[in-house]
Amino acid sequence: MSEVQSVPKTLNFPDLSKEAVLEDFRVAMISRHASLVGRKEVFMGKAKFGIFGDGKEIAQIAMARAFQLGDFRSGYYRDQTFMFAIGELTVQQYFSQLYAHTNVEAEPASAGRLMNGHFATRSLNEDGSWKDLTKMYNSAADISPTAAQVPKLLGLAYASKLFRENKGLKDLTKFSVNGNEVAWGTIGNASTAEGMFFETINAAGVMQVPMVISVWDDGYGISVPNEFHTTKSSISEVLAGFKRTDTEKGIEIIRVNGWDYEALMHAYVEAGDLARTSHVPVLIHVLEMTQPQGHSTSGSHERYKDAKRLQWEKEWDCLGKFREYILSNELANADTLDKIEAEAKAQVRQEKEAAWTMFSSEIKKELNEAVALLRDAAQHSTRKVIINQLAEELSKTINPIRKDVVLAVRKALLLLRFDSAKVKENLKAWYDKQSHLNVDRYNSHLYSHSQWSVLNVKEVPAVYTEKSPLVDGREILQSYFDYTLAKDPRFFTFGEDVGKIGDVNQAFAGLQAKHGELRVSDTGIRECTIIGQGIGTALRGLRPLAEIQYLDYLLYGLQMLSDDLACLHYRTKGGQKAPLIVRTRGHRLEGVWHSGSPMGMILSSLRGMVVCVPRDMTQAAGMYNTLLKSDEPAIVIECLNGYRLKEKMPENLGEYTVALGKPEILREGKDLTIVTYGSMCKIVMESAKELAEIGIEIEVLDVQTLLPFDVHGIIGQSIKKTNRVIFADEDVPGAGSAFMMQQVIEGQDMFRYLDSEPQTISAKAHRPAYSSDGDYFSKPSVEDVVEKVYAMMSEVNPKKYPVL
Ligand SMILES: Cc1ncc(C[n+]2csc(CCOP(=O)(O)OP(=O)(O)O)c2C)c(N)n1
Ligand SMILES: [Mg+2]
Repeated sequence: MSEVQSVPKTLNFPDLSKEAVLEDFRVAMISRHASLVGRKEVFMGKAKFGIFGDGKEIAQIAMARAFQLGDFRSGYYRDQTFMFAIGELTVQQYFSQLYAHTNVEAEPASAGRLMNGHFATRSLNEDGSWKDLTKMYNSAADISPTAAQVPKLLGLAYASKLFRENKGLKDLTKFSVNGNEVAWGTIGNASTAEGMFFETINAAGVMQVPMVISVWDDGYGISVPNEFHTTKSSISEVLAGFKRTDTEKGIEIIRVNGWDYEALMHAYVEAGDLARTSHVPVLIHVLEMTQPQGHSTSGSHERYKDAKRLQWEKEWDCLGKFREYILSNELANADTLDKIEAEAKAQVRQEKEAAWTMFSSEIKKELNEAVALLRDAAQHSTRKVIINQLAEELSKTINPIRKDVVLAVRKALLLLRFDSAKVKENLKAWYDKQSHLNVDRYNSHLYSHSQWSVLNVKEVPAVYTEKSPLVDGREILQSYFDYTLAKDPRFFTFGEDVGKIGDVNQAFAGLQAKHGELRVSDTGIRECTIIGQGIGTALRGLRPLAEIQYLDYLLYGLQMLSDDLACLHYRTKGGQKAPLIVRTRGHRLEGVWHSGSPMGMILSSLRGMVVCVPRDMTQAAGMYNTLLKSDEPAIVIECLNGYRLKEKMPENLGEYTVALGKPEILREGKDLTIVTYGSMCKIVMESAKELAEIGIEIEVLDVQTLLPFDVHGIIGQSIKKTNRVIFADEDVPGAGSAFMMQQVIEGQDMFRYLDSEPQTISAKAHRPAYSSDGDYFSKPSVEDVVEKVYAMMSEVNPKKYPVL
C-alpha cells in the first residue's frame, strides 16, 4: 500500500500526554463499538439501514483535537467519531438517529428525518433566532449525495475571510472572532471524482480561504477500487498542481496514513494553524484507512475485496495500530486498555438501550392506546369480529412502527363507515390528534416558522410623486443595491461579471468601486460553488446575494439548491437556516440557452425556497427588500428583457416592500381571469387592450411569487367574479402553468365556480428557437393570448364571437 508520508513541521504541538492519549483511545473504542452494535441493530430489524464510521476513528480524533469553538464541519456519513470527540453527539443520540426517533431532544441533528450518519448541530434557538456560534462547535447539516457537502464548505470558509477583512462586520460577534474560524470538510476517496469537489478545490485555491478538507481514503467507493475513480489512483497526486509554492498561492497538501496516531495529530494541528492564521486552504489525504464492516448494512465487502485485502485491513486497522502505539510508548499496559475497551462497550450497550427504550416506548404507548380504542369501538360495531382481529394483530406486532398503528386505525375507520358517530367518536378523535402530531413529526418546518417568515414582513407600498423620474429598470435595482450595501454590512454579492462591470446588465455598475471588492465581487465561472459560497456564508449569519448569470445556467447550481439549501430547514427541523438569495434572470430573450423559463423544474426541486418572479425591476427591488427582512432562502428571477424598459423611480427606495404570496390585480375585467407572472405580464396586458377593443374585458393577475402562492386566495376571488380562467406562462406545457392551475382549481376549490373549462397558455415543449422569429414561434405571443381568450368566449357565445 502507499508508503508516502509527508507531515510538515508543526507550529503548535499536539498534547500527547498519557491522559490525552488514553482519552482518545476511550472515544475511539466507544465509536468502534457503536459501529459494531449499530450493524447488529439493523440485522435484528430494529432499524432499516446503517452506515458506520469504523476504520476512520483515529484521523477523526486528530481532527477534533484541532477543531476549535466557532469552527464548522461539513462532512459525510463516516464522521461519528469526530462528532463524539467534539462532544456534539452522544451515543444515545447516535442510536436515536439509527431508529429514526422524531424527537428533537433525542435526535438533535434531524429529528429522525435523516438516515443514520447525517450529523448537524443546532445553530438556532427554538424561536429561529441565532445562537452564539462562536461559543459552539458547529457542524453544517449533512446530505447524502456524494461530494455535495463540499461546495458549502467554500462558503463556510469564505465567511471567515469576510469577517476578518470587512471591518463593517466587527459587531457581528455571535458569528466570528476576527475571522479565525476554520471550515473543516471530509469526503470519501471515491467521491472526490465528482466535479463539485474539483470545482471547490480550485475556487479555494483562488480565494485563499481557511478550509481544511480531509479525504478519508479506504481505497474503495462501495465495491469500486480507486483505479476506477481517480487518475493515478491518488487524489493528492492528481491535485499536486494546486500545491502552493514559495512564490505562488495555492493549497497545502498533506499526506498521512489513517492508522498513524502521532503523524495524524501533527498533521491536523499543522493544517489547523495554517488555515486559521494565514487563511491557506489545506487538503489532508488520509491514506490506508479500512472498512472493518464493509460499506454499509446493504451488503458485505467479501463480495469484492480479495482475501489479501481483507487480511491487510485486519492488520492495519487503525485501532489495533493505536493500541500498539500506546503499548510501545508505554503509556498504558494491555490490562488498562482492555479495561477501557470493556467500559466503552458497556457504555455503548447502555446508551443504545436507553435510546431504544425512549424510541419504542413512545410508539408502544400509541399502539396500546389504539388497541384499546379499537376494541372499544368493536364492542358496539356491526364489524365487531374483524375490528377485534385488527386490534389483535396490531397488539402482536414485533418492533412496531407508527405506520402499523395508524394504518390499523385508518382501516378500522373505513370498516366503521356504517356505524353511528358515537361508536367511532373516540377512535376518530384519537386519530385526529395523532395526525396533527404526525404533521409536526414528519411534515413541518419546510419554511420558516419564525417571526422572520416572509409572510410576516409588513407590506410598504412604493411611493411616487409627480417629479418621480422615468428611468431604465436596471437603475432602480442599482439605486436599491447601492442603498442596501450602505445600510447593511452583512449584505454582499458575487458572481460572474458582478464585480468590475457590475453584472452583465449593470445593476451593480459602479458599486464595487464605491463599496469595495469584498461587497461586490467577481467569481470564476462555477455556478455550483457560487451556490455553495452563498449557502456557507448564509449559515454563518451573513446575507449573501449569489448571482447566476442566466436562468438557463441554474442547472449547474440547482443540485446544491435542491439537495442542500431548499431542504435545510426541513431536514434539521428548524435547527439551521441559510437565508441565501439567488439572483438570476430569464423568461424572455432569444435562443435555447438565453431565454428559458424552466419554472416547473424550479417548483419541483426547490420546495423550501421562496420563488419570486417579478414583472419589472420595481417589483424586484421591493422583493429583495422583503427577503432581506426575512430569514428564508429565495430565488429571484428578473426579466431578462426588462433592464432597459422605462419605469418610474419610487421615492422610498429601500423602504417599500412587496408582499410575497400576494398576487396583484394589474387590470380589472368581468369576462375572464388570466393568471400570469414575469415577462408574460406585459404580453397579457397588451392582449387585454386588443380584447377590450372587441368587447372582451379580461382581468389580469400577476402572481408575483410562485412559492408561496396566493396565500390570501385573491385569484379565487377573481374567478368567482369572471367564472373563467387561463393560466399563462413561458414554461413548457404542463409545468409552471399546470402548477398554478392545481394551486387554484384544487387548492382554492374553484372548480365549482367555473363556467368554462380552465385553460393554460404556455411555450412550446422544446426550448425556444433563436432570433425574433424563433421567439415568436416558440413562446406565447399577444396573438396566442387573444386567440385563446376569444376561442373561450366564442364557445360561450358563438353569435357574438363567431369562430375565427
Ligand atoms: C451522487 C451520489 N451518487 C451515488 C451515491 C451512492 N453512494 C453512496 S456512498 C457511495 C460510495 C462513496 O465512496 P467514498 O467516497 O469512497 O466514501 P466511503 O463510503 O468509502 O467512505 C456511493 C456510490 C450517492 N450517495 N450520491
Ligand atoms: Mg472510500
